[in-house]
Amino acid sequence: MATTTERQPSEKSRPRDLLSPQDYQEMLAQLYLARYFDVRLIKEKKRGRLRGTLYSSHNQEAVIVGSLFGLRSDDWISPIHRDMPAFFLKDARAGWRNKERIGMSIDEVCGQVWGRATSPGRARDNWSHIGSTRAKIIHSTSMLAGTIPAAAGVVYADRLNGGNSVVLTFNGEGSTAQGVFHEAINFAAVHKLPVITIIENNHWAYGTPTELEYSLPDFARRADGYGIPGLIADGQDVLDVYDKVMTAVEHARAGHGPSIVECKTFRAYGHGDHDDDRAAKYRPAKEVDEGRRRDPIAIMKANMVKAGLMTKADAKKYAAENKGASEVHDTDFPEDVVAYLTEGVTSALKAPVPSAEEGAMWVFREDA
Ligand SMILES: Cc1ncc(C[n+]2csc(CCOP(=O)(O)OP(=O)(O)O)c2C)c(N)n1
Ligand SMILES: [Mg+2]
Repeated sequence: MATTTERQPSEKSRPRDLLSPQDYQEMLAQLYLARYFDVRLIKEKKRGRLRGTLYSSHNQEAVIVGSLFGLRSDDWISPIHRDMPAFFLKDARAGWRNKERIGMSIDEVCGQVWGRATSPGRARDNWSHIGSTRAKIIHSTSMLAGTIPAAAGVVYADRLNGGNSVVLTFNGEGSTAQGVFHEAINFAAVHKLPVITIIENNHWAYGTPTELEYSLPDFARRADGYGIPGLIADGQDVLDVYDKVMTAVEHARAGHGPSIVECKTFRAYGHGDHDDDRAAKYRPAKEVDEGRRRDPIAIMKANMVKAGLMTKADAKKYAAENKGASEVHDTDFPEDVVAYLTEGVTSALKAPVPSAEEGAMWVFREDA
């Protein structure tokens, strides 16, 4: 059986080699978009225009963007609380405002965050507990790792119907200790299902550090127990995430079955914004400083300068990197990023809230 390290893609030919200069620009733009989504919601809440808990993906954007970038529009994803930008970044290469693309629009996602009648969740929850068969997004659940069996079922059905879509499931490293994580991946391995399990290893599961979650440092080693590839990506480097996830996607698409891709990253803030103050006490300041130091936007810019796709002067232009939400301004982001998010926020603020009667609906079967 191949070990975790034998399955890493070769340095000589990497999936990124087929990306165009425009793809690099688009990846960078999507990193800004994911970061600005986070920053903008924090600012909206501070201004008193938004309520509810925010689960920040700040510093983890490369995991979301790099994983989604190479998917086909008919592929499926199952994001969790930490991956809110994934809902509107799915198939974003087809055009952010393209109504035909197979992902959610920024209006739908902002409508969800603001609990509006125009959103999939219709104010029953302000966050990620949504899904869409049209967008091929499996409904996120609160039960950690609970979407992996659902994802396995979706692609099993697709294979039986002659399709060859793959599914990316997003999971925090904490969820790998759940029984259902093992049961579902074992099932996918036995049936060679195209399930790619992304482990976002951000070092913390709420207040529990990784040493108390798993006895080995690399969560990708979980794969050895199922006889499937376990790849490790630098979760701060969008190109490395892309390389590893695409290697797993090609493996799955060719009928060889599931993989695990561990993306090593760091949770910049508390579990949610309700936990920010406590997290500042339970996490050593030195660890937090080090974990935040490698900003995915800065790393992508450095890669682009090295590849001759950006000048050093251009790299300084939108300086959103290495800044917290209170330090960064709209002028630190590209204008089209700010405009896109502003459209979403404006449409949510204008949209109606559901009627009070809805509160009693859809709790029990209406026709029973
Ligand atoms: C089965 C289950 N147990 C506990 C919880 C409560 N809970 C929600 S998120 C979370 C921490 C998750 O940590 P991790 O999987 O590492 O994801 P992260 O939040 O770090 O992205 C916990 C314990 C839950 N939602 N489901
Ligand atoms: Mg975690």
